[in-house]
Formats: sequence, C-alpha cells, structure tokens
Amino acid sequence: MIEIIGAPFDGCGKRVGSRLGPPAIRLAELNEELEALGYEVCDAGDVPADLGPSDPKGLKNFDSMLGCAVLLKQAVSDALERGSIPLVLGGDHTLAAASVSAAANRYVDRLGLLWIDAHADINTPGSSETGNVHGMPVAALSGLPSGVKGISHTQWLSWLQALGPAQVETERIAWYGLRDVDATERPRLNGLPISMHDIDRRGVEQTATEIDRWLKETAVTHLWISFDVDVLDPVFAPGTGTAVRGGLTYREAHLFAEILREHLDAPSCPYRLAGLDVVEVNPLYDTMNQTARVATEWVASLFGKTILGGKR
Ligand SMILES: [Mn+2]
Repeated sequence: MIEIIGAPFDGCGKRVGSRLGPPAIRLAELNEELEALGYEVCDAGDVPADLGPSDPKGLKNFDSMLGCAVLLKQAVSDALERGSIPLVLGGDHTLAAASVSAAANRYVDRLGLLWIDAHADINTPGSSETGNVHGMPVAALSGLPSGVKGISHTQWLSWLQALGPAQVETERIAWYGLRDVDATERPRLNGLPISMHDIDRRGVEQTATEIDRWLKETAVTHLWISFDVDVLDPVFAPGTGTAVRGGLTYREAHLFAEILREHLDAPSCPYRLAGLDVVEVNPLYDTMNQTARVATEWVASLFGKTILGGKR
C-alpha cells in the first residue's frame, strides 16, 4: 500500500508557493496513476503547515518548520509501522529531513538515502550563503554541527533533536543530478555524489547502475528516495522555486526512474524502497500544471509504469 501524505510547508525556501504542490500533484492524478498500476493507495491528507511568527534573529520560519516536521515525522513513522510506503508531497525540501528521519529511526544504519536534486542541500547555518533552511536538510539528517552561535545554533540543536536519535551519515547518502553545489558543501559529499557532468559523461544507465552497486556495497536494506523536481531541466519542469538550467531531460529522468525500478524488482536486490518525497513543485511559477504532471509521471515510472506495459 502507498500512503500519500501532503506537507504543504514553504516557509524555508527562497520563494513561497510550493505549499500548492500537494494539491497540484493530486490534480495531476497521482492517486489514479498509482492505482492503475495495481497499488492500493490511501491519501492521508496534509499535515498542518501554517506559518506562524518567526524570530527575526534566528533561522527564517524555523519554529513553524519544526512544528510541521514533528507532525510529518510521526505521520511517516505511523505509515511505516503499518507496512505502507509513504509518499510525501512537498512543500519545500526542508521537510524531507522529517520524513527521512522517520525511516532512519526505524532502519538505523541499514537505511540508504538517494537525494535527487540540482542541489546538495548539505549547508549548515554557518556555511549557507542565503540562510534558507531548505538548503540544509541533509546536513541536519547527518547531524553536522551548526557552525554558528546564538539563536540559530539553539534552533539547529532542537532540529537535530527532533529528527533523532538516529542519523544518516553522509557515507550512506547518494546525490543525483547535482549542478549547483557550494564550495563549502563539496567536502561533505562523502557518499556517492553524481553530478550532471557524470551523467553527461557516463549516461543515465551507467550512473544508475553505479548507485545500485554502491547501495549493495554499503549493505543497506532500505532506500529512501527524495525527489526534488528541480533535478529536471527548467524546460521540462519550470514550476519550481530554485530552477537551475542544465538539468535532466524528460527522457533522462524517466529512464533513471525506470532503471531504479528494475534494480528494486531484481530478485537478488538486497534493498527495498522505504519511501519517497516529491518536493519543490511550485505552481506559481508553472504553466498549465506541467511540472506537477511531470512529477506524477516520474513517480509512476518509479512504481513500474512502462511504455509497453508489463515487463521490460
Ligand atoms: Mn533543489
């Protein structure tokens, strides 16, 4: 069973509007697509994600984010407990820290994380140029130090505490589609960082296979996939707040999803899909809901939809 959980929080990005991501993706018929593939789908609705007052001396909208994160972590944890695959719809990428942490606390060091994104999202308050928390969820998940003093440091510690006790060490994290990485982030990418350059050089098929091999080497039993729609080139997915040119084409993104599914379905595959985030769909920057439709189609490919149907 797939359990859809909306997290319409957009207080920690550069631009607001991704709070409209969950309804846009639902209107793109995500539920119907997955049911057509034979899955039982349950839409659990949205976790509350209102923006309250924000301390001007701290991280922007931090308290609102933390409140929503606690609720989302619990909702994902409950879904995992029921044996469901949680499918979390953002919202900005900040809340993926909460969803991934639910799986991390359940599977501990047997969880691998695949962060599909133009950005590495491994800034800390001390290294971030913008101060936007949506660029920090991977750093929080892996428990990096804040690098600052004062209120932001206290907030950072409270976030780590809310996500814990288990962490996802960077050695168990793969990134895919990177093309906008800060110099301060680069030395932190200890797992498997695959950039657009790597994809240009070796193609989707080989880089996807590298991820499969790496997951087997790290001996994880569960994989969480966090999909930021900005991994796609803005030509195909313009409806997002931090678009970066030079991304995956529509076909490359689909081929990647299809190969991930092939690996997951292989009889000898030692890991299974724990859950999935689909984030940063921002209808305010979109036309005709095409970005939500691309995201929905990508999820369908990941869950086994093929052009000719049946086995590839
Ligand atoms: Mn991103």
